Amino acid sequence: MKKKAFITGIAGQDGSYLAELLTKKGYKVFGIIRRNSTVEHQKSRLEHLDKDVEISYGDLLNESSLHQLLKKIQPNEIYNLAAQSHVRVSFEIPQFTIKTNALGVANILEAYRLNSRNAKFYQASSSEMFGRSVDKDGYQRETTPFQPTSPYGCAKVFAFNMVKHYRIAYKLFACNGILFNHESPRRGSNFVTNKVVKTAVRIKLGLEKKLKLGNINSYRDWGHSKDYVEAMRLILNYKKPDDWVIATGQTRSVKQMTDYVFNKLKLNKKKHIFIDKKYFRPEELKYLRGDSTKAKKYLKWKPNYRFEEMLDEMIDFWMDHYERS
Ligand code: F7E
Repeated sequence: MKKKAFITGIAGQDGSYLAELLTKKGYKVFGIIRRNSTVEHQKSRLEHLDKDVEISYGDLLNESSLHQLLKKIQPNEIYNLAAQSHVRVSFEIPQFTIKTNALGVANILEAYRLNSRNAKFYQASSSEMFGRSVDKDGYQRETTPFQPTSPYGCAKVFAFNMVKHYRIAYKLFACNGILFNHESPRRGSNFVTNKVVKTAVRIKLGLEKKLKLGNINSYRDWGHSKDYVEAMRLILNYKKPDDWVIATGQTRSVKQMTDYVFNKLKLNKKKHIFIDKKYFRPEELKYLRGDSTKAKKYLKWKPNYRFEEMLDEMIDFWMDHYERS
């Protein structure tokens, strides 16, 4: 019989790549999306998977839909990827972020415990939980304490602890993937990599003149979403439930990332880039660099994409997009 996976956040970057990966592996995939007044584009990343993916309306804050769906589907694997995922926005709408990213996780954990406890559960935990905390050697790993610097990070720490608590208290196969930043052409264009690439391509094509950025001196460990959804699957298919850091081990500043894109497109940075206070955060997370030794050793996971290759793919995507439209 086909394995069944249930994915929240299925229409997002990670959800859609994960649905692609799992259907290729022979899974039947189920997912929930929230109702939206503009139905166009909502399922655009999933249209090519139509026959292997079944979508229902649902929400982490609408508990009854979670209970009903899990009871009916009886999935083998549950991937909780739904979230208010934008860190800067979490300062503007902290309560909504906390409801979705913290209470929402408590809701789905209860639905899981009460209706499909034989399933394995994956929680999209985040490097944002580390916040100010860095080990002496300049890395963050599974043992690094959490010191979050945003409402988003605080909510993710709550969710992380709940998953661990459910694993111990109820003996559930519940896991956390502590994923560092991961990007792709499907990344929302209000996240910094895709904002830089999309705007630079528009400048190159004469459609725009300025790129306005916030803190270009923060460092991130950027990988490719396709590599990271593979890690999610490996985490749930390991012999025991656990928590795992997934990262490339390399760090670069926003400035270095922007330099690469502008050089590649032969654009003059001084002419087009402006710093705008609007994009700064009340507290900045300055530095991320993950150590995935544990995932490499036990899950046999490693990233395949190089940083430059990922940015090149994103540049090609936007070039193609504007040349076709
Ligand atoms: O910012 C700086 C900004 O919004 C990266 C989410 O997936 O990864 C992501 O969170 C850095 C920050 O990602 C702009 O201050 C400068 O230092 O692309 P981002 P993020 O906040 O790191 C973690 C792991 C998650 O879990 C989250 O869900 O870039 N930055 N100028 C800017 N950032 C944005 N968005 N826009 C700017 O104009």
